[in-house]
Amino acid sequence: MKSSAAVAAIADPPASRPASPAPPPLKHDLRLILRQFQVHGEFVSASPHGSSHINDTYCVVCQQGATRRRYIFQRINHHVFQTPVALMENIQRVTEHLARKVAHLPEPGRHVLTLIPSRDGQSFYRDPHGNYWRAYFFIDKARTYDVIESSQQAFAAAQAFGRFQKMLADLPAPRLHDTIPDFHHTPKRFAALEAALDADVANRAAFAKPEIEFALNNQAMAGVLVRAGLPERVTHNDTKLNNVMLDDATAEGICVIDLDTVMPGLALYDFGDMVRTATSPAQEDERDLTQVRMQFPMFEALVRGYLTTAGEFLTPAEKCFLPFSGKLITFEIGLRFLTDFLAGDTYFKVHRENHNLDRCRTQFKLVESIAGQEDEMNRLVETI
Ligand code: ADP
Ligand code: GN1
Ligand code: MG
Repeated sequence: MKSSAAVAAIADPPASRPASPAPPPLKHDLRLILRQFQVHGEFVSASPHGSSHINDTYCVVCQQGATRRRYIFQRINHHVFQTPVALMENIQRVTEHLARKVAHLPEPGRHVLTLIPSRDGQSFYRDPHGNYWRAYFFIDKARTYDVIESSQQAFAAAQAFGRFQKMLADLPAPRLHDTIPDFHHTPKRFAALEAALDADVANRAAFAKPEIEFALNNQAMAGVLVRAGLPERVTHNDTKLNNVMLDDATAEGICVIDLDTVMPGLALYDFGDMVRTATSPAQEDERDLTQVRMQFPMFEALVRGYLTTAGEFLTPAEKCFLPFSGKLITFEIGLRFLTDFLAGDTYFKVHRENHNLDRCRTQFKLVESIAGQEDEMNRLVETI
């Protein structure tokens, strides 16, 4: 399925079509926010865009003479990202570095996010309510996918994320800021689950007994990558399938987006999250767990695609952990959904009752599916 609003039409509907109900009012006045950025033209419309669990993303349409242009506006969730200024400094450095790397390509602006400066020349605007906003040029003729549709897409996505890591390997010092400290420190994520379980503030532990048991039974895997002595790199850390734009015409992965968590990390955090989000044919919150499974051909395409770009810098140890990283990161995100369910849904946006528990269940089902195929996955990686 395509990300909800990724292909929103901007033209007015033909007069003959029955009028659809007015969309609910937006939480923020995008017309006012738009004025704070160096964008010409008149505000036409704004609509929510994408399927984020954290930030608020909008597509804003502007009239510029005879043309209408789209922009992406985002409100940074500053409860989750508690140092937004440092975060924007990271994004500015990273996008400028990437822009130099892709400058030789035709249409370079489709291969890297381009920040639009605020009226006073900053990379963000802080509104009177304390919200932090940023704006990007809209990348046309490409889209993101919430659920994988083909192994070609898996190959293209992994190739693009590998290229992203490769292009950032020579990012000049200083070290990037940690926008969320210990983001992928799985043992600390496990400890957070134990704390939420002890506190049980929402009295929900009784509703999640099998999931809690699954988490406790699998604790042993939590510390494996932390102890493995792998090299720190500049990584994306949120390589969901829907964080890479695939070109409509060529299906190539043209631009890695959602850069809030770009910071020092392990290459395997990124590969692991690709396995989590690009091998199962089901949505992350699918309630029918029989739909959730790791499809081997998708895994193979991820490995092959990733190695075309990351193969030249990965160490043998990193390669060896590729299959395991998928299981670990899926387990870790499952732990986080379960923790948030127990804590009363304070971190991830939820849209229905037990939403975080449903999400946790798909993750743990996927962990089981990966575990059942791990030997075969390891054999594949050894032969490539
Ligand atoms: P989040 O997931 O935090 O809301 P993203 O940065 O991933 O934010 O953006 C949400 C969605 O908006 C993406 O999945 C993508 O479809 C779309 N999107 C983001 N940036 C752009 C862009 N510059 N051009 C076109 N579409 C974009
Ligand atoms: C969040 O914002 P979004 O949807 O890209 C989360 C990721 C999780 C993901 C699970 C900052 O990502 O870590 O893997 O949800 N981002 C943050 O779908 O916590
Ligand atoms: Mg995203």
